[in-house]
Amino acid sequence: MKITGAKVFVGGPGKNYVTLKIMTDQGVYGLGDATLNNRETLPAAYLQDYLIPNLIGRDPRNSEDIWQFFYRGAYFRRGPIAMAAFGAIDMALWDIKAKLADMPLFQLFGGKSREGAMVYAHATGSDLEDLMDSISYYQEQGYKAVRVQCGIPGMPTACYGVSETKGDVKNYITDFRGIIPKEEVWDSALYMRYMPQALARIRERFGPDLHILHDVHHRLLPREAAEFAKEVEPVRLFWLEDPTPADDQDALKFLRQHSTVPIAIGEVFNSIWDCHELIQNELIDYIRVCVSLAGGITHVKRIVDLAAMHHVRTGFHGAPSHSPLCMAAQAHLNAWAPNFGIQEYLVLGTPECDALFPSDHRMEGGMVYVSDAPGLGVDFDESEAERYSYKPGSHPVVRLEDGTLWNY
Ligand code: GCO
Ligand code: MG
Repeated sequence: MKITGAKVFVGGPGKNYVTLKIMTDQGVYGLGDATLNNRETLPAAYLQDYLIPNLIGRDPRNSEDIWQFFYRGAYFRRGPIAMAAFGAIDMALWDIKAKLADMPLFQLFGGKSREGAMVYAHATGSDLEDLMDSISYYQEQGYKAVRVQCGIPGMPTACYGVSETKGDVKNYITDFRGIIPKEEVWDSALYMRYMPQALARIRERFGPDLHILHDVHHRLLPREAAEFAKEVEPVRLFWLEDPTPADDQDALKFLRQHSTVPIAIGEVFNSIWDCHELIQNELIDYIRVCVSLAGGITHVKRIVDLAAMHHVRTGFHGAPSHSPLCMAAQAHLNAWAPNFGIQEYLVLGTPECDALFPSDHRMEGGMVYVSDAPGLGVDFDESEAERYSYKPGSHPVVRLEDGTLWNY
């Protein structure tokens, strides 16, 4: 069996999804995702210029050897661009493998460990009352877990994860158009003064059963994060996410010594080498990598297995920019993983998105039910794809009030 060709598509309804299709001489094809939010053309170029020419003629069933060829064979290893590009190939090869076996992908991992996988949504508010409405909205839809972010009184611009419009209680969509980033102003002291009591009020209003998550988005210094984490302990958060910049791993050692708040980190990691020490030293509780940015199913499954040995559970990244293909690959891992924790789930679910990626993965009552169709269980409509093209975007840039550049 041989790979006969591969195509890359960049574009989508409101998002630039990077979609890979690998064709074989037996008519079976596989789909993969290489979406690197706001840098989408880079993994697409890596695929087109280097990986695809080296893929033609290989046996698609040898997904491990192909992964090793591209990883070890590259000399300059890792990084989000390369890992997203391998990730897409790897995902597509697993799709082909499962279609050949006539089985849903989770069967190749070891079958189902659960029927549905719990997900969380993004509740947002320009102020606390607005956020409370947003939480109620998701609770009414059946969600058992929500991430909560709200505006901070006195903060000059809306902060991370917060809707700028009052009354906009639904998803906060990171949809910034244009290559020049917009700038936001951040004040850690205001945040640290306001957010712990806001979280306490949310717990008081919604009672003990709601799973409350909060994302600091890398904004605090290690000592500040430790103080914040200690202060929010009585709220019993499901997790505190990215309290400090993810590249300083010693910060989490310090945090652990001061607080028992569950810590989630890893959405910016792209390799097991970025997180093996955090996992082995049991400094985190949830690992947040995603399949498309961390080298595909082959590599992420290795991370999940290592995490399982150290009581670290999964909480895969699934922001609004994630393709339905990435979310499908994660749905299969979530169905199987003995150490599944939770899944972030914000797939657009618009008619346009469903037309581009037809699938029968099901989301109901705050749970995702994985498809039983052979392979990933998601298709890609190439004629729909012709409606879209690449549109440049950029993440905002954050500064302190005196102009000092800070972490987004
Ligand atoms: C999350 C993330 C996102 C990121 C985004 C960047 O927890 O979902 O922090 O909202 O900001 O994915 O591309
Ligand atoms: Mg996050």
